[in-house]
Amino acid sequence: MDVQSILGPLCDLILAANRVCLLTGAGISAESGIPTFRGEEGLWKTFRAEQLATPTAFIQDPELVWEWYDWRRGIIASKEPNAGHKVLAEWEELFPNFTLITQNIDGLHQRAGSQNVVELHGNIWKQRCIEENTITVNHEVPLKEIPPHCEKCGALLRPHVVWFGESLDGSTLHKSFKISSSCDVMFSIGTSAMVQPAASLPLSAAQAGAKVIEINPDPTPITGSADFSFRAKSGEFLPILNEELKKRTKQKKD
Ligand code: BV8
Repeated sequence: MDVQSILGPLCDLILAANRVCLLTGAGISAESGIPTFRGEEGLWKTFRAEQLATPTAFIQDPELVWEWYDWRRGIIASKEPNAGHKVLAEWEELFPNFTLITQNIDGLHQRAGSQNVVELHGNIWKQRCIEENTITVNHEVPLKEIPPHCEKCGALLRPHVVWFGESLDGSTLHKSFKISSSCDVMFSIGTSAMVQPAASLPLSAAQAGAKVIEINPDPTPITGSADFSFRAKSGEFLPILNEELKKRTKQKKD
């Protein structure tokens, strides 16, 4: 698929859309230098994310799990949002009805200026008391105390993220499927689409008749259901697409 020839019809389709929805994954933060999960750099010491991001791992060794989150917080704090994040922040203005749903807990969409981000799997800068379930924000890098404890009751704090084997927040999930299954255009950017239920969002959009646009250097289980699937890096492709969209929006106005 020669990108230049397809950009025109693709932009017309996108600009004709009223409701635009996006799902992002670790790939959109890759060009910021943040390790993805499945890339070879997704390994910490000898552990895979699926081994550490679980309630069992936390109960068995909360110190180890917190060391891992402290390591990731250190990396994320030292990095900047990339061009891909910045284009998506701009799109909040470009599209009347725009929803950005992310699996990422790094907060880079918000740092790029995105206002209404649906965080499916939580946020690494938030902590939750395992006794009182109170949520606090903590940007300490490195964490002064590992594992950290609740200032009020002294109980253990855990990262306010969704671990494997844990259900997502019901209202967040319901809202995400409602929006994805009623949008006109659904983007799937930088996700391997291996983790459920997030990976079903672009499919629910396709089943509801939306046009699905995938951006990923590698094919994924979604590729077969996508109307457009670009083997590209989001930090390189999104600015190109954005320039074309803005050019056409301007032409329309003139
Ligand atoms: C649940 C927060 C009910 C924590 C995360 C068997 C079959 C189906 C499902 C299951 C199953 N067994 C268990 C399940 C359920 C499980 C699941 O899906 N497991 C998978 C591994 C099979 N799901 C759950 O447990 C969910 N809860 O289902 O509850 C329940 C309860 C009990 C039992 C059953 C069901 C909870 C899932 C949420 C877990 N928490 N994160 C933390 O981060 O520490 S998931 C975490 O991993 C991320 O948030 C993200 O969701 C996922 C990683 O995926 P991606 O973001 O896509 O990243 P990845 O590295 O995989 O891929 C990167 C992609 O980017 C690649 O394709 C690459 O090519 C591309 N890329 C690289 N560079 C670029 C790029 N793209 C663009 N530009 C670039 N430059």
